[in-house]
Amino acid sequence: MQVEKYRIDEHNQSLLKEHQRRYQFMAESIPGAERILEKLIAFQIAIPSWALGTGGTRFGRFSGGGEPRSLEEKIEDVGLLHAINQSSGAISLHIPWDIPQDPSAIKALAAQFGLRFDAVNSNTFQDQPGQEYSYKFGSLQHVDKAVRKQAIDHNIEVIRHGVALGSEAITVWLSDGSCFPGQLNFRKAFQRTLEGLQEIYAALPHNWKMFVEYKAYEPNFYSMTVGDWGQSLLYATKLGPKAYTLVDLGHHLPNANIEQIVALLLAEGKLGGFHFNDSKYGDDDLTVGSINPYQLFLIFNELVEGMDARGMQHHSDLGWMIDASHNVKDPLEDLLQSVEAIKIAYAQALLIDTKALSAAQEANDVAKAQEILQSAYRTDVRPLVAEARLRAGGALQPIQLFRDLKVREHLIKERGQKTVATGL
Ligand code: AFD
Ligand code: MN
Ligand code: MN
Repeated sequence: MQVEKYRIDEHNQSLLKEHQRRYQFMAESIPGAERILEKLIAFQIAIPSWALGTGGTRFGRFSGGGEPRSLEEKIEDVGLLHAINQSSGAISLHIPWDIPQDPSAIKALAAQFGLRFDAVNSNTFQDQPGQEYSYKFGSLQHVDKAVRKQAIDHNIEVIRHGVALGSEAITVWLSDGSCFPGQLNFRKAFQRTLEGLQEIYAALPHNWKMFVEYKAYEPNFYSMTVGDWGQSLLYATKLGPKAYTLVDLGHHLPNANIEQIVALLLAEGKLGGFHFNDSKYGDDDLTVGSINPYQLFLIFNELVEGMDARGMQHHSDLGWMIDASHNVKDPLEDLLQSVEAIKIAYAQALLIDTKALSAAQEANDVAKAQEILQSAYRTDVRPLVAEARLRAGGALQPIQLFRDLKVREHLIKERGQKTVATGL
């Protein structure tokens, strides 16, 4: 299914008057609205190919119907999102769930929808049918060299797929670790993992980045070999200038100060990218901004401040990706919500009076500093985000349009009720 431009225009027309009233009011009260709009329009968030179907847990999976059955249909779905919000102009592929059989055809298809390929993701956390060695006891950390080689070869193959599609980064997330004390020699596991990553790093094209993603626990419950940002930073530093840490919001222990982690990684020039999601307990992969939007805002505050301090381009110098899975919502509606939440937090961060904040910090004026942050956070920036979408050619109310057009019903008609997308 494709969303024709005239449907978006009709939708916008019906909401325009009310929107303009709200936007005008807002634009008059905030300084630099035009500059903020430009940044919002440029800011694109990549959609992961594994988030387009209904997510499951180890207990069950309840398909919502009309799920994409192939990589082509996944690209079509991201194209739908992008047509509606003009902010999802990239897709992040997971190999081997989404191996492009004909890369140039896939690239051309994506280009038709205005999409590019963000980081490619490797998978050594599952055994694939026909695979020679098992990853039951890890991949790059494994005691058996043959297993390590298989994992290294897989990652190099993922890079090859990415090159064919025009990606410029690989995200390596390892589930390696141990479930019980005594199972693993931490020092040797680290060393073996580092050596494996070094071989993969050596295969990177010159303009590529490697993102080393960490996670505190699960599927291993006693130790993870890339368990936190310190370990990831150690690997990334030892690997070299093309290696960076990737922050997945759900991969921290509860109450971790993610905004501080982000600030320090940025200051070190070692923050590579993001996997956005939200969580209450752990790696819950919930809709961005659904549980703790204030934390998301504080993270964006550090991002904007830190990127500006280093003269970085907000939209292009880091990898912005969503990593979520939806058990009970329509995955496309959920992704529209996630993208919107990211844009809202970004817009709020752009509203912060940075000069006043820095003066308050220098004067140890704690209450003032909090007032400044919260006055930005408590601003309803939705008219601003909607105006950016409107100017870019998207819909004023993405979810409303999605429902008015009966997108899911159409997809079910096209693809069937009992479809299951590849992924977890
Ligand atoms: C994992 C990690 C990692 C991985 C993804 C696969 O967050 O990013 O690629 O899920 O679904 O939890
Ligand atoms: Mn992730
Ligand atoms: Mn995760």
